[in-house]
Amino acid sequence: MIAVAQMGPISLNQTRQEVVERLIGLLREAARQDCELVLFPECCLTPFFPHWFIEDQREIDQYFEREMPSPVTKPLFEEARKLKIGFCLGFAEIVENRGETRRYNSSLLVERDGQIVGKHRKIHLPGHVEHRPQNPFQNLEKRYFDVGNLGFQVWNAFGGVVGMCICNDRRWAETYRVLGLQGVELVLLGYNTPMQIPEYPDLNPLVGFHNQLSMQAGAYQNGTWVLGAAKAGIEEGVEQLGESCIIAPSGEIRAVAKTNGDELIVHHCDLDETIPYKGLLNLEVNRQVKYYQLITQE
Ligand code: CDT
Repeated sequence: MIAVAQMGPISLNQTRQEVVERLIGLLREAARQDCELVLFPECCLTPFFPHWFIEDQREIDQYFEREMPSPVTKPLFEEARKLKIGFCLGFAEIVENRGETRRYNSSLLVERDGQIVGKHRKIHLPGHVEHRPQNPFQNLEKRYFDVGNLGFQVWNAFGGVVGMCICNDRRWAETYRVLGLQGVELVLLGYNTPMQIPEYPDLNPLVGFHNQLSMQAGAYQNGTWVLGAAKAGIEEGVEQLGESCIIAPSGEIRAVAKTNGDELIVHHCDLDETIPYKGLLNLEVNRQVKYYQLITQE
């Protein structure tokens, strides 16, 4: 059994410690329902700060984690190990290396024994670099984060082949195909998706549809489970999509969140369900890569 732990908003005055307590509550509920893995959303320790223009770099850096587990996140890791339940956690990561600072939108995969088995750093950063004061909120991921430098990897974990991506990564066919070519059976992703697109308001009614469309297509076209965990609801004035979901390799939605708050959805994701879809596709035999060259040209 796998749980997707949707979260409601995190307010600016909520402490990291309080958020970690919320995560532990969701983890315990998943353990009660016999889950072996819980998926948490993107950047789920703080409000989604790219929605605000912040000039002071020291203030921005307060949203980032310098180590994982840190003293404040350690109780989550310890509780998970005690309950023998793994998790995937999105967080903002700051890395100092030989005098250089890099900031990533990252996620970790932690096995049931507490070992960190994988890390993804978001590749597709949406939004803009410059302040857009005319917009009701910002989308400053291009300003606050560096493009991830770990590629799209898979790991042998939870009895299968597991891959991760983060939010906007899910809108790109290439994400799933690079994972699919490595035999992925379970794609884990979290998202913070506003219900409004300030630059293209005509698309607002389609936000939920495009969320599902991207994940369902990625699942079917690569014969993999795709699980999406939202940070939902109205967070410091920005309304975000819920509809966290579990999608089968057929592309069918097997479970979907009903609320915009903290909510667990649970499903038995049988990895053998990938077999007929991977068999039908047979990527090794049927791809015609000589016709795909445009995809990898800059
Ligand atoms: N966090 C994140 O990547 N959000 C973006 C907003 C894009 S607006 C279409 C997303 O792809 O959901």
